[in-house]
Amino acid sequence: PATVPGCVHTDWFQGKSHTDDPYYRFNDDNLKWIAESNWSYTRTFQVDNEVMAQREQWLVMEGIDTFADVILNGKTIGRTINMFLTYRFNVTEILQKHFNMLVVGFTSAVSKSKQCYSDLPYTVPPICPPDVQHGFCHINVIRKEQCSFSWDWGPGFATQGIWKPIYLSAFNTSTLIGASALYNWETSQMQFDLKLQTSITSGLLSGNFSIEIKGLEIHKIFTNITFPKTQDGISSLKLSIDLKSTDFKRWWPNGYGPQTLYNVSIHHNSSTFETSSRNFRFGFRKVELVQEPIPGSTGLSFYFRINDVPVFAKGANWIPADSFKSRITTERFENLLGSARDAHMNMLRVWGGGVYERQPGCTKIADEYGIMLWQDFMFACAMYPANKDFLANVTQEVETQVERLKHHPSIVIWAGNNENEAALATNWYNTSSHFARYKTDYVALYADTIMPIVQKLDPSRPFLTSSPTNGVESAKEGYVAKNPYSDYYGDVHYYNYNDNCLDWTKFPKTRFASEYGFQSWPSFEAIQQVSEPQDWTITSNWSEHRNHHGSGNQEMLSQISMHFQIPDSSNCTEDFINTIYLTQVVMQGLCYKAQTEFYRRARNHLFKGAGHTMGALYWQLNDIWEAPTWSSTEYGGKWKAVHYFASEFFAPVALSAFDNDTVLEVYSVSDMGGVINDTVIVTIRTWSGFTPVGAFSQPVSIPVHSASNLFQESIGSLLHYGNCPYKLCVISLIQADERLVFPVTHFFPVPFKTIDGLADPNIKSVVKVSENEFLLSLNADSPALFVWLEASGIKGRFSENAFVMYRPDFNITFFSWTNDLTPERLMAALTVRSYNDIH
Ligand code: BMA
Repeated sequence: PATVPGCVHTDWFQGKSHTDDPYYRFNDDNLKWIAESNWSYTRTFQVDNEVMAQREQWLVMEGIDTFADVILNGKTIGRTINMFLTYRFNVTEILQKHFNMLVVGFTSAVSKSKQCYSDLPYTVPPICPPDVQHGFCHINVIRKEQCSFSWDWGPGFATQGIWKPIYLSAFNTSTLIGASALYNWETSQMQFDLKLQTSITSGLLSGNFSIEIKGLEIHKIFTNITFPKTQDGISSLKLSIDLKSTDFKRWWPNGYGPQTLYNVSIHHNSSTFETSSRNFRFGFRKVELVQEPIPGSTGLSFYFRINDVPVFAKGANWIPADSFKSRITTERFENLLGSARDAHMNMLRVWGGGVYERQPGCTKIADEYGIMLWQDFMFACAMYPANKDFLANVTQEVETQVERLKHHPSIVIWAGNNENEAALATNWYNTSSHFARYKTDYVALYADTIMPIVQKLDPSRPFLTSSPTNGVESAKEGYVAKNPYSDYYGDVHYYNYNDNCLDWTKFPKTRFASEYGFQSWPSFEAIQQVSEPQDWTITSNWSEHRNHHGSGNQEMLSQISMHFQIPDSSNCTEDFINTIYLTQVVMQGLCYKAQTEFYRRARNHLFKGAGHTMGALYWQLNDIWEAPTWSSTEYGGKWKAVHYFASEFFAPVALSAFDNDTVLEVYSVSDMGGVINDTVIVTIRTWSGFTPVGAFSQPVSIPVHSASNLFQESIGSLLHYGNCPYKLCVISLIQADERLVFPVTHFFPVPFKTIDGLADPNIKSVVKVSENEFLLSLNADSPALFVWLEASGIKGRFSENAFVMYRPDFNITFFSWTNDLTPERLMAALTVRSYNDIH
């Protein structure tokens, strides 16, 4: 038995026990045989009279993963070779009323890629992923989700299946099979791109259309429109409507205004009066990627201007939310994008090693939530072939995807690939001895094939060949810049696992940070689902197996040991749980906070011509399975500590306090359109009591859309003022206005591991329900560092977490993601931990 849409792994697992779950323990290795085998889907079906009565019948397959022969009633009707294409096969002559047998016979993508690789005239590297990923080889020579052969955060299941809907489409003369729209801000024309399937044998190639835009009083009829005749019967048609005097509202990113969307309906009446229609929601927003000279710098700016407003991009990178795509329900998309929105993100980068996400799903929800999407084409971390067949295959893919996605206002940019310019420029895969050859292929694929298609089908958006890239400067250097990581142009990816992650002097002074990050472990709750007690140490075989980033676990421990004590008690499981906590709070939460704040502070700052940062997208928002990775939410949606930090460091207005050579500097960063005049209360506190030992008021004026140096004080004199020894103290910056526009910020004068005075806070909690919200009242005996609340087994999130309990009472809200939660269940599941317990 099989489920469609679905894949062989989930079908195989159906009805089996927990230990057979592909995500369980070492099953990514144990189940390799599934990917290495060839599988067939077979079914029989009957066809309604109504369908049979039409002149033509087509089998439509919206997504086949990946290599299959499609056989109907014993006849091969087609072959599929690209997971990202929609296939339409004419079955008019083969289809029968009473009995049909459809076979979709797959060939293993693992064996197919081997064969494709050996057919190439020269090596197209990388040949295989690193051993630590336990994956399969040669994914780059086939058009399938690149991370499905394994990645440094995910398993290689290399599955097969019918991953999107499959159905019959029948018509007499013509039927609408695609519709999209773009708005041209210069001409005020809204242009509609329509796609029709026409019956060549009918000879009738015309019809009527009506286009309606609800909320704008637009209802336009186009009569007797003739379609061009094509060999395959697919006709494209453009219609346009003048919106010069139409008063539409604009679509804005999260935090900048409402996400106004209009319902567009397009109806087609064929010349034999059959009707077909398409509906979608459309938003009006202007996007420009500004790359202009900056006074005082040799380089160019790099930022997004949306509806004429420069927008600092705040967000993360998106990876596929599951190895098995049919498991990603609309609710899961909503949950993940909702978590992005709740953390004040306005942009996600749909990273090029995954899939063009399904619809209605990711993109539609991004439209609704105001999350701008940086949409990569699906090429990542590799060289790619550029022979005729490969380019023809990619051409169809790019056309399909741009047509499918371009009406979504959330997409603000198309980008050719992930890191392939950098890989070539800096010789990741030993290509330097044949640099010219690989560069020719690179240019052929991204600059000469993908770019012109995008520019033709969608002139409304910017296109970049790669990320990171120097943008127009890379183009000038023939699309492969000498240093695609330049701080003077374009975007940058930055990873540094060796230095102290809180040392802001190390961070790149980039125009746009589109990737940066550190790993952490997911919650113990998540790990328990897929492991056994013998696995529960960070150095166990399983922990090593599960971390696909070589030496990742060691890197986390060494980063922790720079700041905290490594847990070392007689209770291994307790140590493991505490280590998980520390990887989340320090190795991720604090690291991302330090780096992201640096990027936000650099918005208006030039460092010898570098800087003027206008984007911070950390790596990565979500997880594909339960494993140690860079994600800020774990598989299942639960927020890791860093996601709570993100909801503060991405706040529309935030303070950032840092040590600049023994001086405490306090900056404001604001995405708000109005000046904020307020007062910051600077308090000096000790870890041994709640009463501040010193406090003063600092009036501040926070300018619009900018970063600004608010004030600075010598750290020594601040502590002296409170008569507070370094090791015992924390400086808190609290907004005087109780409405708390910006979150409380704490400055820690010494490394956490040398802090003195932390006592057992003895935190008690009570849960109450009020108007469907679960209110938690926490009470502590003494200040607590990084209080971590968990409600294992319960889906939802806290209003705040991983916080400093600087007052004896704290009120937190728990937002449940299900309807069946009771205060008793929440109370029973609640655990409270803090650094005080480990110190
Ligand atoms: C970048 C990404 C991904 C990778 C991540 C973490 O290279 O583009 O390929 O997963 O860093 O290593």
